[in-house]
Amino acid sequence: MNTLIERGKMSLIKRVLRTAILIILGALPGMLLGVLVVQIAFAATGRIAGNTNVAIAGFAYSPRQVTVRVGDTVTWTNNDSAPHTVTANDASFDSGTLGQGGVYSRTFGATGVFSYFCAIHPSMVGSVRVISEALVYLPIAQKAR
Ligand SMILES: [Cu+2]
Repeated sequence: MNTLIERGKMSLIKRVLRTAILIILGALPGMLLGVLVVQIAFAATGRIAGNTNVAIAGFAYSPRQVTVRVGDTVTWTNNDSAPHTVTANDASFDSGTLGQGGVYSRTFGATGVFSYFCAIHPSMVGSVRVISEALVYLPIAQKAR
């Protein structure tokens, strides 16, 4: 008699456990799919392109090195009374002479490291590192920004 009750209890526990496992297993793909859908939606809507500012002050670019993502724009503002330029080492871009308060913007459409200098004061140097859009999803890439 006792063993029958024990057996009954065991089968009830088993049934509850089996049901719980089935619920978890059933919900898991849904949860994973939900995460995937959110990620795809994020990728599809795209992020808003960013803008990074570089000040030109005291005969230096500040910050001297910036990291941006493909499609981002970098804007330099000359805060010195002296004129400066933002001239790519590979001549792919050139601001021309920027007087005091002069602003120059460039949107970077490809990955790479783009070093530049001031054509008037060649000891002034800086660089723009353009990283892939795909790296947006790595938390470390976001932290690096
Ligand atoms: Cu200069």
